Amino acid sequence: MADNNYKNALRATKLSIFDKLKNVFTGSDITDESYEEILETLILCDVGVECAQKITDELQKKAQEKKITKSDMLTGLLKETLVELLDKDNTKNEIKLPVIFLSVGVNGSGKTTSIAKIANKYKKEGKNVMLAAADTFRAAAVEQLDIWAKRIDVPIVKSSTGSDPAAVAYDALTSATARKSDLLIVDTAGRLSNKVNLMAELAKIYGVLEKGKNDFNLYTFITVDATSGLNALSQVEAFANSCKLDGIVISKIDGSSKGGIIIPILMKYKLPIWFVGTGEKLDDLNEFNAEEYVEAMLDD
Ligand SMILES: Nc1nc2c(ncn2[C@@H]2O[C@H](COP(=O)(O)OP(=O)(O)O)[C@@H](O)[C@H]2O)c(=O)[nH]1
Ligand SMILES: [Mg+2]
Repeated sequence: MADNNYKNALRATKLSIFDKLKNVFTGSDITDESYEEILETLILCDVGVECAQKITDELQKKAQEKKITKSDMLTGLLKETLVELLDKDNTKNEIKLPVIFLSVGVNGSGKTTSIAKIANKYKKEGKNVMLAAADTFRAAAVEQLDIWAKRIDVPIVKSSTGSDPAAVAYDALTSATARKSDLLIVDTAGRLSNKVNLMAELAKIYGVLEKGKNDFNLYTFITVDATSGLNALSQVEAFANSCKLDGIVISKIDGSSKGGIIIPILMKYKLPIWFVGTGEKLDDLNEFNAEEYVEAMLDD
């Protein structure tokens, strides 16, 4: 089940880092050191100094307000603080069909796999999904998406390797319009945001989609790999500076013992986290829910 996936996926984070908090939450009197240890633990699991400080300050404030003096009470309070902070920043965008999802991100971040998972989810809900293989850099990239398309049983628009990805996007949009698709997902080649020509190429793909979208709502989402730790943050930052991002997919949370990365991504960029990838299989996709996330990390 999806929920279990999520819990299992976050097990490494919980075991490696959050269990350390048990040493703090013993039931003894709360001291300044208790907060210092919480701060350090949060930093260790990739929450980042700034956000970890904000969380700890908020926690301390709450503890004082509620006159909590024993450290075992801090578990519940930390959960509450995290859920509040994350919910505040996870402003969900209402996804109204028909939509085009333009997928961006660096190489190997899990873009193609996440596209397949998202396509599968919507297909299972009875929607008409179409894929566009606009990662035309490598033959293997088109093949990879093609295999997923066959497995999920959705149509795919592709072209030969080296062809113009914007032209593929255009053809796919024409086809999705004709077929009255509910969802068109456009795969793109991985790129680094400091590569000017590649970012220009992305702008061109976006431009083609924006111009021809008619009734489609166009969203751009970035896929970042949880195992890349704080580097995921700089990726979001870099892409947000060069294209308009609407949402985030965090992949490979199962492979990371530092699943705390979700926290600064939300707190800093205030972009909604659409999905969290919990494995390599089609069903390994969870919608992000702050409460579930925090519980998965802090529960016994
Ligand atoms: N464990 C795990 N592996 C993933 C997940 N998402 C993607 N991967 C793997 O990461 C690798 C790169 O994924 P891919 O989708 O090709 O990345 P792209 O280059 O961004 O398109 C592949 O081996 C995927 O199977 C995930 O959520 N969990
Ligand atoms: Mg790919």
